[in-house]
Amino acid sequence: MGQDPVRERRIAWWRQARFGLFIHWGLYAIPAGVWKGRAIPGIGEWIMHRAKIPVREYEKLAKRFNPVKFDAEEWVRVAKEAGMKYIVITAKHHDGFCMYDTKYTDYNIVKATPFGRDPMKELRKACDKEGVKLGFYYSQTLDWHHPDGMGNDWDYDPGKKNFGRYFREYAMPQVEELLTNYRTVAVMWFDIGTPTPELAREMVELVRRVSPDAVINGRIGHGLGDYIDVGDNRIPESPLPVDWEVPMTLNDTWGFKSYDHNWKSPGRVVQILVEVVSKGGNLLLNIGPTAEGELPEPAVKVLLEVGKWLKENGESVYGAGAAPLHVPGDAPYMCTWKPGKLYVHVFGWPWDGELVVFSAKGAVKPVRAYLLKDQRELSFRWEGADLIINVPERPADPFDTVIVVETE
Ligand code: JFZ
Repeated sequence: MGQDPVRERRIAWWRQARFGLFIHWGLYAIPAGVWKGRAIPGIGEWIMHRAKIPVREYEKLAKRFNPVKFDAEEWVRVAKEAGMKYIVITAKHHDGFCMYDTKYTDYNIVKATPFGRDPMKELRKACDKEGVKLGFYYSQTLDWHHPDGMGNDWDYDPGKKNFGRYFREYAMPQVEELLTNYRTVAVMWFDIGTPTPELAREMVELVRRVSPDAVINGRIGHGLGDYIDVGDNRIPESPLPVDWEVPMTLNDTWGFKSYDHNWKSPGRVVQILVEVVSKGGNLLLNIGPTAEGELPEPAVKVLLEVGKWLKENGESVYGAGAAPLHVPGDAPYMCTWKPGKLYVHVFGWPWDGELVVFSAKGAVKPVRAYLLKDQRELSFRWEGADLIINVPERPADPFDTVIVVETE
């Protein structure tokens, strides 16, 4: 992706942000992984597909969707306290239910549920108040509710679908609606790709025309996004020379499942975030709220712990990227980088008081080393190509102690 100045200007905040909150919320939070008393395996938001639930049956969930505990400010506050700079929430997922006020179908949260409120309008307000960027996930290709959308072959005959009509007369107008009614949308997050480059290009041109600042993710397909999305929960082996993002679950599902308690620990999340940034990427970490409109308490607990670490060490993450030195896979540290500063993230503390930064020669000309947490000065010396830093007896942080090496 050459240095296109328009794209550079558009994506600059996103590169600086590095850490965002993904929210998968919809009717699938009601069954929460169980259908007719049977636990349905796999990710919760796919229950309609996994259990081949007919549209007529799945639609009935809308009448039961009443998330009275939904508090947009609370959600945005948690994201902000967690150190997350942007939120991407599902405006429409594969099940086709619209979580915003749309005029293109009555199958939406305002018209079809007892709740009757528009959570996207309330999140827009809360994000503006807290200075957090807001983006929308929109399933442009899979729509199991729409007769011409892709993916539902248990209600609809695939051969009779007119996908082009669905895309041009339903999906694109809805995206225009989102971009126009919830200004300024920071990210348009598409998924699974678009069947043809022509249709993908039409959608991109629409977004550029209606909201030129909106960053488009890679899953619009055909290389037309502003950055690439790697596979879910998959961190690349080594740094990528392009802007990239990994969508990550906090447990093993995107949509809420009542029996999925496999939460990552705060220390694990800090390590994942640092690994992603050390390879030049962004982490979009997911929460699946309940049908009552609450963020699962264990998830909030983890995020707030991560936020505490970022309050002290955010300098080594926000706007940082891959360092110009190779870190062996089994090294007890990772490195992030800003011009003039190498951040050494120590996860395995050297009890002999000497941290060895392997083959740092050529990458850094150290002039100073200190602990990021409290600026404590640290002495250092070369041993061949390795930089030896004398460190205190104990780590300064249980998750990750960051040492800053200022370099010429
Ligand atoms: C998709 C969705 O199907 C899923 O429900 C969730 O929204 C997730 C974030 O994205 O799942 C994918 C999409 C792409 C890949 C894997 C799962 N991929 O490219 O490997």
